[in-house]
Amino acid sequence: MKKCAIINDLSGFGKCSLTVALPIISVMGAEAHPLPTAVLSNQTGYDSYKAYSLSDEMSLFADEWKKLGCSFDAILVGYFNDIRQLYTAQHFIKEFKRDNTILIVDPVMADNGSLYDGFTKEMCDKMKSLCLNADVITPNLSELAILAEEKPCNTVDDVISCGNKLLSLGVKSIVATGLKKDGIISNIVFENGEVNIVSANEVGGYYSGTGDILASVITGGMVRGMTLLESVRLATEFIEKAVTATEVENHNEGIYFERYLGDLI
Ligand code: PXL
Repeated sequence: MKKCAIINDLSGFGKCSLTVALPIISVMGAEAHPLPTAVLSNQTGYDSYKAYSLSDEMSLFADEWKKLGCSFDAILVGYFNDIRQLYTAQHFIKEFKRDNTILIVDPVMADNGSLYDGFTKEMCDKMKSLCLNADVITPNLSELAILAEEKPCNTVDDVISCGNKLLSLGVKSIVATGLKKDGIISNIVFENGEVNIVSANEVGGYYSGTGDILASVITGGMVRGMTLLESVRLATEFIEKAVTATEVENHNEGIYFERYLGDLI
């Protein structure tokens, strides 16, 4: 079976990160191997949470994986809450990425123009260096602007100009997520010199974990041989269905993605 390493946090509530990546990648037919960056009571969007960094443990785990002789068809990188974890992820990629390993970096740093709680400028700079080596990055528009060191992106033209800047720095392909206009939400895909827009109806505003779900479906799709664009179409439809079915008062709880996992088999 194809094997994916997933470097991300484990949050007990607020469906995101490993709690969405593991079921999605598994149901899509690949082995999902978690390397947790941190364990949280719940994701950081809630008013209160407790977080425990696994900065020391991560590299010990990776050393054990090396002893097991494991190798990966894909590596998916997401949330960090400490700069040391970013260095460990960089080292992990150096150790485990082979020529045919797909590296997907979801540069989880910010949303709606604000950095996530605990995220520093130094961490953003390090995240940018991971992105420059990635095959695919999946920033939302706030993260895209941080990576490109530009003003916030509000239009397709803004997104294209930031995207092109990152491509010129060495990023191979980009899925810029969450451009909202007139009730439509669009993901803009930069690949092989082309720009394609994949859209869905915008239903209900912000929800926890939609970016993590998108990156997970893309990872599952690409390891099973789908193109990036096909994977983004599948992910966008999946999220639209799940958000439409979701009935939660607090959007920090995330979406009812479990209901549609069968569609990804
Ligand atoms: O969904 C992104 C994310 C992942 N992990 C944690 C978070 C967030 C966003 O707030 O807090 C712990």
